[in-house]
Amino acid sequence: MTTLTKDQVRLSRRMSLVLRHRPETAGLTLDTGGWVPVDTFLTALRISRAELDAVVAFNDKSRFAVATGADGVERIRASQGHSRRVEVDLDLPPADPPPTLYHGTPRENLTSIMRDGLRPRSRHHVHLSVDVPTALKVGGRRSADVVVLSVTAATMAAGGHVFHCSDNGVWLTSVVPPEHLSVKRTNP
Ligand code: HQG
Repeated sequence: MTTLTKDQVRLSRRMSLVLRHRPETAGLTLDTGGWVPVDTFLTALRISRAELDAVVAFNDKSRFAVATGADGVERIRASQGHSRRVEVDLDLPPADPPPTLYHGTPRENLTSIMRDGLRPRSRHHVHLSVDVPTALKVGGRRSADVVVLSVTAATMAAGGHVFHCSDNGVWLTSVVPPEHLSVKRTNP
């Protein structure tokens, strides 16, 4: 099986909501790293271990990570994408980005982005993609009229901007000033 069933997509969305945005809707609190013990999570969401494993293993973007702590407790967290209102520090090490990263956004945002730069909005970080197709997909979540911006990431890093790479390959940084942005392509 390589794609999720409808029920699994629904569960994946619920897991994203709980692990990134609103843990309290399941009666949960995340630890400082964003982790919840797997057993607690299963009970709170009233799902089986097999249901959880299927979503984690086959999630198209590896949104969730499961790991066993030094205390032997198995925990789950979202790899990235947390709301700012959820106080989480993923503790990702700084990393050297590739020369260019990409960001897809609805065209209607362009004027404001070129004036103010890319801002994290409701999230902890600005999210950047490693290639144009991924950026088109991210922007396409919100609009059919997508602009892909190039980000001079290595130049930014050389200038002191800190980058992190999430467990699922999304590049994160605090802000991208307009001078590091240019329009790569538009779709359509
Ligand atoms: C825009 C998905 C106007 C920004 C994806 C974006 C990603 C501005 C929106 C992850 C702006 C924020 C994140 C400015 C930024 N003026 N608009 N100055 N600065 N924006 O959802 O990057 O499917 O918070 O361009 O794959 O779209 O959830 O960020 O359009 O990794 O796993 O403000 O969400 O992952 O939107 O997406 P978001 P995003 P999942």
